[in-house]
Amino acid sequence: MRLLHTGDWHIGRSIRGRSRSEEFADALREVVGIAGQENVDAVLLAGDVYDHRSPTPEADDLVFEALLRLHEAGIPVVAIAGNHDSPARLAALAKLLRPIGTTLVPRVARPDQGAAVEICSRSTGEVALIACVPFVPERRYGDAADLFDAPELWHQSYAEGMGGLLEAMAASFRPDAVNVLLAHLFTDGAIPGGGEHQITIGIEYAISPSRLPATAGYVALGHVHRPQAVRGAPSPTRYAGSLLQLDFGEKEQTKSVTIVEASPGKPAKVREVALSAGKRLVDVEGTLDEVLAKGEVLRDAYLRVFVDTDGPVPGIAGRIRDALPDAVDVSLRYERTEDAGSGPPLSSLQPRDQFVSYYRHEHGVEAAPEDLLGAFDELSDLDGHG
Ligand SMILES: [Mn+2]
Repeated sequence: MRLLHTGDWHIGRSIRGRSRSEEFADALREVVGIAGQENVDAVLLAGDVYDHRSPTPEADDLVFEALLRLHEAGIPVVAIAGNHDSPARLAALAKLLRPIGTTLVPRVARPDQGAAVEICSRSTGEVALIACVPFVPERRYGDAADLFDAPELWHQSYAEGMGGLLEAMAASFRPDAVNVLLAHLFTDGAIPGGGEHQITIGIEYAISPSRLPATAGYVALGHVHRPQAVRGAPSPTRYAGSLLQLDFGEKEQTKSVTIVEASPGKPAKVREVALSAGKRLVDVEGTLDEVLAKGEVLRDAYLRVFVDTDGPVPGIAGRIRDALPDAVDVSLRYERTEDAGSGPPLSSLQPRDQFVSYYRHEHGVEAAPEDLLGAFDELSDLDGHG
């Protein structure tokens, strides 16, 4: 049977306050189109459906539209919650979406309590068993482990315990089925895309690929935005990656979906199908004349402009933005005097980096404590900057 693996949709994400709804609509149309052309038996959506826990009606409209189009094409969807999604909200939506062929697993559950989803192939009659593991925040890990009457070992560390949890989920796999693990997690060694929250891709969250189930025909992961195969995993394992270049850390990445060909008892064969929707994110550097000339020829791209000057030039950012409407970020580069401190001007930094810089200056230390940065990330996420 054939499956389409996608994830990290992040519907509702903006860039420097600008809506990307049209780009998301294009990307979702592209994904639905590929699912139809490839005649897949199901779409697997590996979490971070939405960018915010309380998405806008516009974001809902985009997601519902895509799910309805897939339903009309007779393609079922299995989706899980990522760290950006509200499990409570997805749980409520799950009831409405079930009748249109979308099975949403919002929270970790035992396989016999709805977390193992069966899909029957229209063409071959084969059955796929999709074991679903939504994102587990560290503070909620104990609750998840308790569902499984977890042995003591599970309580030693997040990564160890999650390994045990994945094993327990894989216990539902059957030799006569196409066995798939669908999970939103960070594996050790994965290369971040750049748009993820740092705090959830830290070492304490890193699960060793060797802990992924060897009995899976395929492991469909979400969380990391750069499409990639996971090395060191016992079965074919991939991050599908995000739909668009979500932040400048993801510039130059070609986004894609993964097509998975699988039969019972065999490792799956996978291939990438590139996505072309959405604007590129491009850095432009040089003198004022140079950046204007370079920006002029870059169509369909959001620009981050670094302009070299001799010192502060009032109004230069405005002039660049007037000439290049897609310049979403403009910063000046010039020699700083001693007392101005080192590094780029505060106003050119993202809020998180501004906070880091402020903390360093105020407390005279090299770095802010990780838990404080975690709290900052959570607040800025709620505020819509995630
Ligand atoms: Mn994500």
